[in-house]
Amino acid sequence: MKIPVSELLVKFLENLGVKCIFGIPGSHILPVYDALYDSSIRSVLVKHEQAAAFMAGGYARVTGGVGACITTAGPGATNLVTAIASAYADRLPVLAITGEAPTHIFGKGGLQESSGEGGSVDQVALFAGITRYHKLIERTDYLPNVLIQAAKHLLSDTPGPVVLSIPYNVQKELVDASLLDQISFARPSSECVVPGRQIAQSLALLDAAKHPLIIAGYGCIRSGAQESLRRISEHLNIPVTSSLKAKGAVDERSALSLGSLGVTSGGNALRYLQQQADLVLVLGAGFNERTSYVWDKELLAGKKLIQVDNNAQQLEKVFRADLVVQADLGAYLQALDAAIQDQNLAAKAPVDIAAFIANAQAQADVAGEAIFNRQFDQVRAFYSWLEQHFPDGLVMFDDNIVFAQNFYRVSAKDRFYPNTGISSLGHAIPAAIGAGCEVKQPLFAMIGDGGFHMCAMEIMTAVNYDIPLNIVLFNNSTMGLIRKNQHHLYQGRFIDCDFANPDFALLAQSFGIQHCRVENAQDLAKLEAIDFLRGIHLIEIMIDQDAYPNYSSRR
Ligand SMILES: Cc1ncc(C[n+]2csc(CCOP(=O)(O)OP(=O)(O)O)c2C)c(N)n1
Ligand SMILES: [Mg+2]
Repeated sequence: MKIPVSELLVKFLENLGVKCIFGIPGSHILPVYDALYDSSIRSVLVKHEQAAAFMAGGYARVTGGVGACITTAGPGATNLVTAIASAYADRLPVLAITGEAPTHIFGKGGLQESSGEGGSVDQVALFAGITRYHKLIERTDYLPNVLIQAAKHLLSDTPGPVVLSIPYNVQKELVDASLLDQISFARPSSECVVPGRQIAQSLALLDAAKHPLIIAGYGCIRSGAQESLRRISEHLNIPVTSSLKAKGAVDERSALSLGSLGVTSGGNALRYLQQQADLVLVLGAGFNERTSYVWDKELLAGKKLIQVDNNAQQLEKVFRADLVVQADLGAYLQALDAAIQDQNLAAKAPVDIAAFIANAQAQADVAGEAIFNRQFDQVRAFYSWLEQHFPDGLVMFDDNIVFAQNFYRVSAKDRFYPNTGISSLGHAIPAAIGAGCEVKQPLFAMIGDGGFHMCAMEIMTAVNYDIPLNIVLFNNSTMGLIRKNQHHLYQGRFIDCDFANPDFALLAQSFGIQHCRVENAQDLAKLEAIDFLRGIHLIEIMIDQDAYPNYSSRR
């Protein structure tokens, strides 16, 4: 049976498991929109295409499936760039479908043409560096191959964004519907057998160590290895710290958790690493600038190191290891756990992590190294309030990062998504909205006022589609991080960091959403009246403009 390419594309999306697509129409993509009209996929009209791709990313993160967005040609496509780049850096399976001018006018200066011909914008070049796969589909004879490649990249173990741009005339061409039969929509089997030799070497290193430490990365969460991780840690009494992205890889409220490691953390895990650890297991962590304390050569000096990752690019990227294992973390930890039981490996002497943390914090206070002073007490109190009120877990998208990293202990039931990727402002609200199309747990977007201004109108997208959402807005009337750096590194010569905010209570009123302002710890009582599962709430937390977290990003 012959069907138009536009319809085939929508069936392709359905077969990929896409339930929701975010975007803005334009005349160059209307045939695909028209095919969406008859499909099971819910289309969500957004305010800016950047947000559409952030939403697709948020959707991909909570569902583990493909997130999709759709735009017109020219500006619709170029508006995607930042969020597609973010998905690229975060290895998210985000599929963007964009329209394009009809092929017969290529090179003639068509409206919104971005074919690269005749001096027009070259979208192939534009997306080349930020996608895993991109195609301007000018003909249908190779369409099956293109869709096979697209599916392969989206469903792979190390996915990334895919952009498919389809000229208007190509969308209307007829192709055989059976073409879809050529495409495999199954995920590649990630079952891998970890060589027994590497497990035996891991056991030998573990056995010889007195104070091993696990640094868990996002690879542990991605591969579903949390249960094996917990078992190994508890069985052998090994404390666990994590990268920021892997907060919650083991329950941060449990006895062996040191919280997360990194420049913007309070330093408890760093102290344990420096003072105690003799063997470090780096499990699925990229060890980037912040986690590695700006690639501090002394960080792991004199310690044995095991590094495990499924991605060869990550292995020994930063530090040389005594044992390198390229494997899926789920498979590795399951095999290691079984071997530990089999061989009856002796547990290490128990460690009192709570006492260690209390002591480390007291030392930091005395040394003037504590990351937050009393000016942040209401923020601290807010996060403990969250911990107490959501024992069954919440979903948090976090653009601020530093507060949650220090004040919020991610539980095994929570899902925490810091704004990693390319750390673009204006991400948390759209990403949470994307997630909100699927999640049923209380959903939070944590964002500074600078970031809020970049994406605030997307709140109306949540309003339009009745997506319950709790936005926590840190109001300091400044780009706090910039102000902090200008305070510390540029002698307080503040330039282009401060600004006046609108009255957020009135803004919320005009959006038809609820508003709550927290100026001091007593105001937290106001939160009791909120139903966090229903409606949209803007919780504004006031912070002094001159309050700075005490860490240095060194630039
Ligand atoms: C798109 C984008 N532009 C600029 C930056 C650089 N930047 C990093 S943090 C920051 C200030 C953020 O201000 P705000 O959102 O108010 O958060 P605060 O630091 O005040 O908590 C800026 C401008 C960025 N990360 N992303
Ligand atoms: Mg701010």
